[in-house]
Amino acid sequence: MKVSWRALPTVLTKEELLDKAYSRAKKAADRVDDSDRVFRVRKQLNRMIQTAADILGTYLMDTVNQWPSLDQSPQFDVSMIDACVGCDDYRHHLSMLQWAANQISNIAAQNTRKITRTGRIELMHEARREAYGRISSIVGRIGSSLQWLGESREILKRLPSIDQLSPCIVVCGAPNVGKSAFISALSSGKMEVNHYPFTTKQIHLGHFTFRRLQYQMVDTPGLLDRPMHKRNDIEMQAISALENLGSLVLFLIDESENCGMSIEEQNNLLEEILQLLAETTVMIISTKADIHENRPENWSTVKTAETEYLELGEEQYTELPLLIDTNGYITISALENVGLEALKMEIVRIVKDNTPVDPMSLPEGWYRAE
Ligand SMILES: Nc1nc2c(ncn2[C@@H]2O[C@H](COP(=O)(O)OP(=O)(O)OP(=O)(O)O)[C@@H](O)[C@H]2O)c(=O)[nH]1
Ligand SMILES: [Mg+2]
Repeated sequence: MKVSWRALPTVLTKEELLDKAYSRAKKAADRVDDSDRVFRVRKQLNRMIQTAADILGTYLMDTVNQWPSLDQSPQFDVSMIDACVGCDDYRHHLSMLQWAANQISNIAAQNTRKITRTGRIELMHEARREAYGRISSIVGRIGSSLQWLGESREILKRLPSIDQLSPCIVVCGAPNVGKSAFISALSSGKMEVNHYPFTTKQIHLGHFTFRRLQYQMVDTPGLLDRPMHKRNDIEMQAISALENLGSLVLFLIDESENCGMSIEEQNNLLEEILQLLAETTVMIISTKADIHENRPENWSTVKTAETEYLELGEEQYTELPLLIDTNGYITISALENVGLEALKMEIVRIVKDNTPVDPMSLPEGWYRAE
């Protein structure tokens, strides 16, 4: 299930919306024919009002229905929407559209009734003008809501589309430790690149498949890479969105210090993340094994095993040796492709252990013991 606001159509401005409604209404009125003048004018003016009201009402309600309801959205999406545009505003502006649709429908009903009940042509025209005036003023009052939705759509469509049904692994660590390189090396296809709406940072989203199950990996540049006290509210909300996302968090540490941050600083960051994501399993992975001062002792064993594994196929294996560095950390080299297959297997194992039984998947009448 992809997040559907990525596919939302552009939102019209109030001027565009009125233009569209009134020009269609005029065309519809032009098609009306009746030899009796009073009947013809009555039909034409009613058709104008009804067509304009229908077009506006349909457009407004389609927009309300196309925009995902926050009550039914996954928690991650709700947190991201809150961080990026604000959930209260989101609800308010959609409800304004709904309000306008109701008002317009009432105005159309009142004024077509007036037209139907009179035999005087000038009163009919007056009722039509009144209807248009009131409809225009209602649309005018939702102008700022239409604009807000138009701008929010631009922001929201840049967020990553995370599949709620597949496990998601959050990859974090200091800048330059090799997060993107790691996701890219582990991904079977191309990485998807998105943006956080509130910074210039790119989010990378990668996938791999293991025994037909899909796993997603997302990195968090700019979010979990510096001390928490230096952050603003929006970033904190985005971070809390991550809590709802990850089946597992990988904390990447660059022991070569090539990233520009000392091991001590990286460890402080790790401490903060462990506190922040207290409910989530955090796994520490040391990167760039190929440039460590001492190569991991089992480097060639792992390399041989992984090569064999890739040739023979994953069905033959239930285990691969993890690459372990001289400090005892699980390590990998994204550059030379060593340790990745073994780590993939380990990730799958941990995610499986962590996955709670979904109560929805149990047969009716069954309950999961807490
Ligand atoms: N030698 C070596 N270099 C690596 C490895 N992985 C990444 N690098 C290098 O480390 C640098 C940073 O890698 P990125 O993957 O961009 O790091 P990042 O954590 O995504 O960085 P930000 O997105 O800026 O936080 C690049 O110059 C990579 O080429 C590796 O396994 N070995
Ligand atoms: Mg990166």
